[in-house]
Amino acid sequence: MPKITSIKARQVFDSRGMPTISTEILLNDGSVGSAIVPSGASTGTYESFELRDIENKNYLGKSVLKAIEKVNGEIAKSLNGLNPEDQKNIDQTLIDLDGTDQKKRLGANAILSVSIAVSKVSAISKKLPLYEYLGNKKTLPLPLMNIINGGVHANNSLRIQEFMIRPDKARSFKEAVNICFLVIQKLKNLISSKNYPTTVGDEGGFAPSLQNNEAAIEFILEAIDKAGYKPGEDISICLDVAANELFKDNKYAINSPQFLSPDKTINYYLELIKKYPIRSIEDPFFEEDWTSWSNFTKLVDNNIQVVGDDLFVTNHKRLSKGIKSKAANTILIKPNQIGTLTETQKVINLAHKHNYKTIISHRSGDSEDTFIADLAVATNSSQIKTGSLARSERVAKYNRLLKIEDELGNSVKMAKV
Ligand code: 2PG
Ligand code: MG
Repeated sequence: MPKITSIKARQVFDSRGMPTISTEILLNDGSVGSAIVPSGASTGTYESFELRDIENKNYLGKSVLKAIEKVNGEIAKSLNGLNPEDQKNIDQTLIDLDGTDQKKRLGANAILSVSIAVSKVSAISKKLPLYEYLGNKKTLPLPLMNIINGGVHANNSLRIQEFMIRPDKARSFKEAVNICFLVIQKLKNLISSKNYPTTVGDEGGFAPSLQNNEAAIEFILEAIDKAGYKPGEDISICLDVAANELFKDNKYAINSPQFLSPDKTINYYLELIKKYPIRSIEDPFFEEDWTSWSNFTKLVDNNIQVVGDDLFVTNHKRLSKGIKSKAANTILIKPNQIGTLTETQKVINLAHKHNYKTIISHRSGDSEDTFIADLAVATNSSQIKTGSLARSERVAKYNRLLKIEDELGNSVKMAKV
């Protein structure tokens, strides 16, 4: 039986230049595995707690040195000698050691860095690719590429946070990336031909200051057409509204700075779906507005994804509530919202059991760590959301999936949506 012999964390930096944790684990058989945890900007209130040193002026309150101390100290001590292949036991030990509901004492960032590094080092020790160690690898996910960035991810006027494309008919991951590549390059030409800057936002999508949501969608439709594809057939549009950021006093300002009632907001979305080939809307409502979520989900066709991100925060209890109240039909999965791999897998299983689709997701502050690519394959998740085809921390996940596709050859199929 392999045993954990050392755990060492250090402070490194994410794609926004913010401090984060990298944890390295060594086994008695010489295997070494490591993980870097990501960090969000538009976060849900019910996410697990990210421990930062708010009093540390050297890093403007953003350093994670206390969390690192916890990994190198009490976490390393309690996991020393344990079998890394028993992920459930490792994760339960971490949860018990923390002892709080939202992982407030040790920090979900500290805990997750260890949980993921444990799975990676076990795969290395067993000489298995990570996706194989983690699951059953029957399908590759369709990418949701965020090609125009707005909201808190960009310094522009767009209210909706993410305008994404999904190549629904791609027969291979290679083809999916090729389709997105062509649309992105056409979009770049279009944006620059209209004298907007082609600089990119946090997730690699362009961030032009367009006057409204529709203008962004129109740009994308034109780019799809110029690339030689049919919007709605070959490629659909997916949105992440991130409505928590656009909500005040029970009203929403999704389309303009003017706040509208939940009913009017529902109507706005219904019109948008009627007018454009939109197949997925993430976080259309505030995380506590369960009524609007249920009303909306009832009104849209079954082939339109209503995706809970800040609503569910990869949390078993919140997803159970959503299943009961029919609040959505798809869940976004972010391991750092909950803090351990075991809990993440449990939520994915619950979702699939109730015919919810799962989209494995990056965070807006991310790194070269490609764990989520393997997780998407291992869990047969139909989709992955990891930014545009730009910025190495985003592209790294797509590159990893291209490698996985090559390794698996004919034994793996593209997911259907
Ligand atoms: C989201 C994510 C990732 P953040 O809202 O879905 O795109 O953003 O990591 O800032 O929460
Ligand atoms: Mg989101």
